[in-house]
Amino acid sequence: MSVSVRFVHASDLHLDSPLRGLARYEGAPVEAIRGATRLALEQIVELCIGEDAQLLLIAGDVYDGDWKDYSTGLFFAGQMSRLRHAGIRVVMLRGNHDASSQITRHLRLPDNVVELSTKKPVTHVFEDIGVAVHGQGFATRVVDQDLAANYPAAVAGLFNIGLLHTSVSGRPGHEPYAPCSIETLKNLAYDYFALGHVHQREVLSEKPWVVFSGNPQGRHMAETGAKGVTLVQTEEQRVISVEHRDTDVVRFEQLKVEVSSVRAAEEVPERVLLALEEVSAAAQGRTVAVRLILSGRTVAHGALTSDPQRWEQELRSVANDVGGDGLWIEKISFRTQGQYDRERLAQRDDAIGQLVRSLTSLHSDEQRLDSLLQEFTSLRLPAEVREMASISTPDDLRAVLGDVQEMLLARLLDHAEDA
Ligand SMILES: [Mn+2]
Repeated sequence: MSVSVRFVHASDLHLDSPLRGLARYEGAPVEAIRGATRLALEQIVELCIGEDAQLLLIAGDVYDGDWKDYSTGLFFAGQMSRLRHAGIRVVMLRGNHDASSQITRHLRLPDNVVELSTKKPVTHVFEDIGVAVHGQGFATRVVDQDLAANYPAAVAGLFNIGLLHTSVSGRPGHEPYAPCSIETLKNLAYDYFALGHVHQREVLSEKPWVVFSGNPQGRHMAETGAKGVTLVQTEEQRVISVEHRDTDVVRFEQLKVEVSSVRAAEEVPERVLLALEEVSAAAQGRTVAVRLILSGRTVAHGALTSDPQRWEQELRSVANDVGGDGLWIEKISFRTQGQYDRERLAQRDDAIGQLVRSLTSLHSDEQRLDSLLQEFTSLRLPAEVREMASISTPDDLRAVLGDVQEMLLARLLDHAEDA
């Protein structure tokens, strides 16, 4: 029996998942993003081979949903064959996105791939490498019960791995499927729990190891930063190392650039240039999609917000200089604030003073907020405007009051000073 095992834990491949909303943006690297989930799987396969892994574990959501045609399944089967040729075994199970009930087409996978049952928890033993893998996949999209509660006992003398698609005790942004407590997982006394479903990498416990590997490739602007899989090394049935390895080919980033210290708006592109150079270097040749957020109290606020289109073009051109086709600005948010002294402004007895006082008192005036809300909801706004700012309660209005005040003051004061 071999005394050391090397395995790779992956989850949530979401092969061929559609481009959510990104295609409508000008200049979006649509082809790179569309192919990214497949290329990330190729990266996983290459990592397994390059690292001499004996086993690949996939904790659910290989597919994003039912296949449009067979090419998605054929691609996966092809990659599994590459592993077979390298003598690497695969254990996988189904998650909510690729639950048995969700996928109508089927392809036979090569014989190095074991798919765990969706009907009951099972144990698959690899005698030659001394490993037992326990788990149960999703039969239907919605699984409310605690699947881990019925997982089999650890097998003495083997390295025990639990494979599970779960939200554990709940994670923001993820459906609460197959909920379980971390205590249940620990009490099973396995050596490593390979979890899937949550796309953000997280180590829940080190004794024993309970890990979300996160997805191997971000799928949209909310899945930011390096994405990949977890590489685990064991010796004498004990974990000796757990390492994250990047497998993403397109990276999504939200980049905040603080511009409070610029002396004029003309200095903003230089600041952005430096920040983009860092992002680009960290991505090591990958395509990067960046949401740029400009923030800070700055003298440049008025100039930036009175002509956002001009600055947007300048900043896009900066990005082009830094990264060419490989660096794409998805959107620029101007969240700067002016350096106005509101208390002093409120004391002025002209229209500006009145405006500041009125907006300040509106914040706590339920009656005026209510009537404003009625006026607002009766406006016939284009659908895309309504989507951008959903305002249906007095609190929604309150939340935008600060921005409104900034915008009005920037236009009124900075223009007055220009004149
Ligand atoms: Mn899932």
